[in-house]
Amino acid sequence: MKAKIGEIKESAIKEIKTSENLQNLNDIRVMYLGKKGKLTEILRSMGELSAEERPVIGSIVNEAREEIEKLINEKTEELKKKELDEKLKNEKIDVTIPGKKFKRGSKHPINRVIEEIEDLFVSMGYDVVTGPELETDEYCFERLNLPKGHPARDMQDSFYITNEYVLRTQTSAVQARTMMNNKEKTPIRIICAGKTYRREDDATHSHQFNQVEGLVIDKKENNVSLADLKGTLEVFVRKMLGKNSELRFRPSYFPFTEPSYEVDVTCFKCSGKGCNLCKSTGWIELLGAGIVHPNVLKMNGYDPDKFSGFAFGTGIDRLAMFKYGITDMRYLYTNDIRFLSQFDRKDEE
Ligand code: 2NM
Repeated sequence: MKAKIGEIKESAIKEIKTSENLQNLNDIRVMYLGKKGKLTEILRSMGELSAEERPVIGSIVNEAREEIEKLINEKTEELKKKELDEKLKNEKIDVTIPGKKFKRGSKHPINRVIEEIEDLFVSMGYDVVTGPELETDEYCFERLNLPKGHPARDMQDSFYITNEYVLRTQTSAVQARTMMNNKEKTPIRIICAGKTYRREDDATHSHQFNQVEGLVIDKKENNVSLADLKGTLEVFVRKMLGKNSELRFRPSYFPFTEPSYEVDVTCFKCSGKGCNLCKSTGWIELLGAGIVHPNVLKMNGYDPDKFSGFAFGTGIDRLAMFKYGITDMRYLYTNDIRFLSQFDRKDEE
């Protein structure tokens, strides 16, 4: 019987040593130590032995059992470690693989121009103001010296929503609001940019476009003059279109300014020599401007005997086209990503 136990032990040790996975090791445990296992069988058959032999064989079986158990436990640890190592090896993260590229959005060229203009005027002490795109007739026209029936209203075919409400045709409505809202009637220096709407239907006009307008009102004794207006606009166009730009004021008419001017800038393409862009004139019409009409001051609560100032305005869409060399206005409105992505972080580069 001793020999048999020895054999069982040897074969168990051999099998444990060559076992390659935990499942197999568990089968070995059952086969030798389980209820119907080989060693358990021996213990059961001990009834056949003599009283002297029984404790001797009993202790040999227990020794064998302990040793097999110990070996199985050691092997279990070894196999578990091996399994973990393999898992770690297979699931290793390769930090050198290039990451997935996120597609970043980009600022629209019109918003770039708006922000550049706002930054410039803020640096000169202006406040940036905004107002509603759905305006009242009162603020869009009446308070800007454009009473009902005024012929200048015909120049701007408007989108009326009701008799009272209209999509603003000009950002000047915001200037009127700023003057009215300023209860203390203190001097004003503002810049206002945003969307405006007119009923246009030809190929070179969009029914929605963008304007920027500036307004300066100061006490009369401070003598805000046309020279100040010209100096301000020079700073503006030189920043936007190049430092060699010159301005030319031509007399014109706007209902909210008197005198009024159309302001040309030297052609930035030919530097004034004459080319296809400026139609050989050397000049490009860019802005409207003038001295704020006394009626406008009066209608918005400013005493024209105590205050005076200037105002100017221009279209941002055209300015953006000049600045970035965009040849077709429709690119600005059709959301073509191939166009828009060309302005990707251009200023930061
Ligand atoms: C322009 C041209 C000339 C203008 C006038 C005013 C205000 F509020 F004083 F009446 N705001 N903007 C103005 C003057 C706008 O755009 C072509």
